[in-house]
This record gives sequence, C-alpha cells and structure tokens, in this order.
Amino acid sequence: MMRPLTDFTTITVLGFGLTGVSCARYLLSQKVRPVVLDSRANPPGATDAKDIADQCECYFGPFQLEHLLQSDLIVVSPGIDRRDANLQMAADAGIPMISDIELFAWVVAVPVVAVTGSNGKSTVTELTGHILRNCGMNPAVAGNIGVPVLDYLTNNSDNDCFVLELSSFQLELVESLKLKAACILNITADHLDRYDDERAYERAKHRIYQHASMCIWNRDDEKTKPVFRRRGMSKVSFGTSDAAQGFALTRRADGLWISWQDKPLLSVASLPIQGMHNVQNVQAAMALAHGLGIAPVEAARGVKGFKALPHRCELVFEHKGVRWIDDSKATNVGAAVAAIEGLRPTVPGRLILIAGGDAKGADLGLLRPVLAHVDVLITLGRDGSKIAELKTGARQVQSLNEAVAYAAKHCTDGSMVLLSPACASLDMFANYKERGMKFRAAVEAYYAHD
Ligand code: UMA
Ligand code: ADP
Repeated sequence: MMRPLTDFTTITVLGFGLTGVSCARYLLSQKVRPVVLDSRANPPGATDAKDIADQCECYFGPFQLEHLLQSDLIVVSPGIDRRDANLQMAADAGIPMISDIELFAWVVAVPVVAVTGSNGKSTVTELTGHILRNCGMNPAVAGNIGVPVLDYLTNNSDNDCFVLELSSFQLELVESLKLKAACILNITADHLDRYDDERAYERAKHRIYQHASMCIWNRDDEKTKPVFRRRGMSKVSFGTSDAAQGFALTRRADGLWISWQDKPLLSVASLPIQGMHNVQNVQAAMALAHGLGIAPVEAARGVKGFKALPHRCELVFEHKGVRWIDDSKATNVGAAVAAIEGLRPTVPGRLILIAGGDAKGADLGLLRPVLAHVDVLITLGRDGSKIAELKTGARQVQSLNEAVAYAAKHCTDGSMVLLSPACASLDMFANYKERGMKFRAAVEAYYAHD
C-alpha cells in the first residue's frame, strides 16, 4: 500500500479535528492540496485552523457520497465510525482508507515504538519518553496522547525516535507501521459503541504487533499475547508474577522488586507511581525502552523523577486525614476496577466512590465485585443509575457539587473519596479533564465554606 503521495490525484482528509488539521497541514507542506470533509457543521479546525481551511476545498455537514467517491485515498480521523453507510460504500468501491498513523509510517525515518491497551497507555507513553530522555535520547511523544504524529514531520523535528500511544481506532487503519517494539498493556471491554463485539476491538489492538521487531505482552492478561510467530520477531513479557523470563516481580527480604531475567533492578517501594497497575506500567515502559536498545538496568535508573499524570489517581486535596483522588481518566470499567483494587489497601477509613457518566455500551455489571470493597457509592450522569443498581444504599446525584457534599458528610478518619467514573464524561462535560478540574474545584469550594 505504501505509495508516494504524487501517485494520488485526490486525497480526502475525513474529519477536521486535531487529526484532520494535522493531516491537511502535512499534505500542504508536501505540496498536496487535500479535500477536507467533516460531518459537523462547524468542526474545530474551521475556526482553530482557518489558515489551513482556506487553502483546501472544504465541505462541512453530513458526508455526501459523491465527495467520497471522487477520492483516490481517504485519510480517516479516529473519531469517525467506519460503519457509516457512505464510508462503507466508498470502501466497497475500492477506495483505500488509511489513518494518519499509516501516512506517518510511509515517511518516518527514525525508530518508532508504540503502546496500546485499554488502560494505562498515556502513563506508559509518557514514562517511556521520560526514561529515554534520562538515557540521553531525544524522543518525540505523540499519537492518541494528544499530539498528532504528523505534526512532528511537518515541523521537521530533530527527534531521534518516536514513542507513540495508539488507540484501537488508529490501529484499524494501519498496515505498514514498522515498530522496534510494540506493546499491548491490557485488554478489557471498551468502545463497544464503535465495535460489533469485544473480539473486533481485540483484533484492532493486535494489529500493533503486525510488523514489530519486539512484541511486548502482559502475562497477567492472556488476551495481550501475540498469537503468531514471524521470523526475526522477539517476544518479551511482563507481569506481577515471579518469572525467570522477561520483566517480573521478585520478593526479597526488603520487599518486592521489579526484575529482568531474574535480576532485581528496581524496588517497588521506590517507584514514583503507586499501585500494582503502575508496576505493570513501569515494566512495560522499561521493555519499550529496551526495544530501542536501552539496557533494562539503565532504564530502571531512568524511571526516577517521573510524576503521575493529572487525572490519573491524582491526589487533589487532603483535609483532616481524608484524601480526595481525581481519577477522571478512568473512562471505562477496567480502569475503575484497577484504581479501586490498587488503592483500597491504602485506605484505613471508608472508601467513597463517585462514578457514572456515558458507559459507551459497556457491561457495567463487571463493576459489581469491586463495589463490595467500596463503603459509600455515589453515582451521577447518564448511566449512573445502572451503577447505583449494583449496590444497595447507593446515592444518585445530579452534579459533582452534590456528589462532593454528600461524600464529605460521610467521611470518617482515614477515608478516601475517589472519583473513578468507569464511564466517559461527554454526557456532562467537554472531556475527562474538565470533569477532573470541576471535581477539584468542587472540593476546594466545599472546604472554603467549611
Ligand atoms: N466527528 C464527527 N464528524 C467528523 C469527525 C469527527 O462527528 O467528521 C466527531 C467524532 O465522532 C468525535 C469527535 O468529533 O466525537 C472528535 O473526533 P476526531 O477524529 O476529529 O478527533 P481528533 O480531534 O482528531 O482527536 C483524535 C483522538 N480522538 C478520538 O479518537 C476520538 C484523540 O484522542 C487524539 O489525542 C488525537 O486524535 C491526536 O491523535 C482522544 C480520545 O478520546 C484523547 N481517544 C480515545 C480514547 O483514548 O479512548 C480513542
Ligand atoms: P489511557 O491512556 O489508556 O486512558 P492512562 O494512563 O491515562 O491510560 O490511565 C487511565 C486510567 O486507567 C487511570 O486513571 C487508572 O485508573 C487506569 N490505569 C492506569 N494504568 C493501568 C493499568 N496498567 N491497568 C489497568 N488500569 C490502569
């Protein structure tokens, strides 16, 4: 599929959000003038990137089949569901569709490593970048994390490698990405509003291994295991069990240590991020750095100084021994389960959970077992009532302010109030960041009047 851009007469950029703008900007830098379509009447790019829009033929509003059929290549933004009837017809007409990541793969000239998974992607991506910088490299950190990959190529950056966070939506349309190392962190149900079933979601994730020199998988989650063998491909595993191979967890007299091929390298007590899920994240990041030639013993030193990302089990307020934790980024059930299981052992008082939002078609019943470890459950948002049904005595509220006031009244010494919604935020907020910021603001406002 990899072809020079000059081979195509009409390249259509589908979607004019972050990705679409970055694709159009890149193509213009290569002297290619794309057609830009977005089904929204006023997509973000129309105002945020007016200079780009002015140089392209743009059509905003519901997709028209004739616009799609006049293309000989379509670069599809990740937010667009390819099951759309017009897109299906264009696909049936044989028009190739790729993601911005595929376009990037056609031209990138430095080594690339990438991570996908249902949860922990951003943490691992940033941590890998941090390790590489501490080891003297100059990585570009990009992808689903929020910086479209092509921006770096348009700007002719001088980075010596790429660390990419890839979503299943981006991976669906990737064919030729050659990775030095590829990692699937974990697979739990997510995005079932975009996939016909869980298998389709899993298959999209596994595409990351297609041309990887090193496939990194999680021994604690069999679904991440590479299912094929290719010449020249190595497999490296990580996990929280003791193991002689790969990255493991070894018990010594002075506690647990992350080990590599049976050699203890890094004590868990010294890690800058807490919880067993973060042990896996550290192991995965060390493995990705290894894929770029960094010895695990060096990578272990490089972990030092890393700071937890905002809205991921972030301590945002402490008052009279009660900790308020913003885990707004827990937008699916798997993430909330990891946060509850990871934090519960650290809470001597009550664990008060605030959850709910847009469940994206997920089976919220999977939360039931961990809710047994929650003392007070407060729910809000579109699917909040479905979570409330899972625990007797749950309190349903209309706003974060109301949730915070109710939580504050039920705190005892040593309690923790955890916002870990298990749902997307879009039914009530612009995004998970706004939800997290509003939570912090609500807590601060509550205690300002206390
Ligand atoms: N949309 C339309 N019509 C269109 C195009 C988009 O209605 O014609 C809607 C989509 O349904 C979606 C929204 O607009 O709700 C944004 O879609 P987009 O494809 O324009 O998104 P971008 O602004 O390009 O941002 C995308 C990723 N967003 C998605 O995959 C939904 C960003 O990940 C990513 O950081 C960015 O590219 C740069 O690579 C965000 C995300 O939510 C953080 N990702 C999902 C996740 O992490 O769970 C996968
Ligand atoms: P992603 O980019 O995949 O959404 P983040 O690093 O932003 O991942 O973390 C999102 C949430 O997922 C965190 O708030 C935490 O609750 C949970 N989480 C983080 N790492 C893991 C992991 N390895 N396994 C399960 N859950 C995790």
